[in-house]
Amino acid sequence: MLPSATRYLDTAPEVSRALRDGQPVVALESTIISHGMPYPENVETALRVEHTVRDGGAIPATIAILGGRLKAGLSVDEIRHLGERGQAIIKASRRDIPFVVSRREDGATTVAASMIVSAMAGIRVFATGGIGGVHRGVTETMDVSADLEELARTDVAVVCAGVKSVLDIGRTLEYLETRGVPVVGYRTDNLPAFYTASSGFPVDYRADTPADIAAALQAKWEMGLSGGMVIANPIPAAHALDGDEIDAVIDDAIEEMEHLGITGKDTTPFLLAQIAERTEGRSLAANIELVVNNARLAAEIARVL
Ligand code: PSU
Ligand code: MN
Repeated sequence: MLPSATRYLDTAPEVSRALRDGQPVVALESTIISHGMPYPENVETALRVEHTVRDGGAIPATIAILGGRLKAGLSVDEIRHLGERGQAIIKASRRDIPFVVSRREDGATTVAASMIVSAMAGIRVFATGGIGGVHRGVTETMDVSADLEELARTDVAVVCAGVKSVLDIGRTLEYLETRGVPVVGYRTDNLPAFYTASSGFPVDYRADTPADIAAALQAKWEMGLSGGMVIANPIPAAHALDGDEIDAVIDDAIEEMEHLGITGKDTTPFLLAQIAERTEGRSLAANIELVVNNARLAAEIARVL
C-alpha cells in the first residue's frame, strides 16, 4: 500500500489490534447491506454475520465509506445507517471511490471496493454472498463486473456462494481463468450457483479443509502471484431453493429488467429485489443463510492462515 493511502483509512481499534497481534480478521462488504437486501433484514443480517465471524474466533471488519473516510470495521450504528438509508447510499465500486472520498459522501462498497479497502488495512480474507461477474447478454452490453478485475489484482481471498445464474456463469469462469484467478469449491467439485448447491460447471480445484485453502493462499502470495481467489461455498442443503424454479424466476426478472431498460450498476440490486418478490421472500431467506455460512468458513480460513 502507498504510505499516503493511510490518510484516507480508518481501521477500527479492535481490528487494528487484531491485525497487529496476528489475530484472524474477516472483512465483510456493505453493498449487500444498502442495495442487496431490504430493511430491516439487511441490518439484522449484517449484525448476525458479524456475530458468526466472532463465534468462529475471528474479528469482523465490515467495509464501507462514511463521510469520505474508508472504514475497516463499523459500529452497530454505522451498520444501521447503511441499512436504513439503503439505495440512497452510493453503490461504490473501484471507479466510485475517488469521488465518494473527495466529496465526503457515504458509499456502500461492492466486493471490488471492499477488497481494495481490506488490502489497505491488511485484511486477507473476505466473506460475502455472491460476487459480480460477466452478465448475461454481455456481447451486447459489455457488462462485466469490476469484481472480476479486482480478483485478478488485489490479494484478498473471497468466500462466496458461487456465481448466481443471473450472470453468465460459463463466461464468468472463462474470464477468471484468463485473469489467473483460482476458483475453488469447498467440499464440492461443482461451482455452486448461489441459491442452489451446483451450477453444473466444474470448479478448478476442490478443497475439503480450510487448511488446504490457506496453504494455497500462502503459496500464491509468497510467490508474488498477486490477486485473489474465489472460494465457492455451497448453500447448505436445508436452505437451498429448487433449481428449476429459481431459473424460471430469474429469466422472468431479467425480462422485466430489459423491458424497463435498467442497465449498469442498477442491474444486480434490481434483480435481487425482483427475485425476492417473485419467490415471496424465499430467495431472501436463502441469501441470508448462505452469507452466514460463508462468514463461518471465512473465519476458519482466517484462523489457519
Ligand atoms: N450479488 C448478490 N448480492 C449483492 C451483490 C452481488 O447476491 O449485493 C453486490 C456485491 O456487492 C457485488 C456487486 O460486488 O453486487 C456487483 O455489482 P456490479 O455487477 O455492478 O459490479
Ligand atoms: Mn456492471
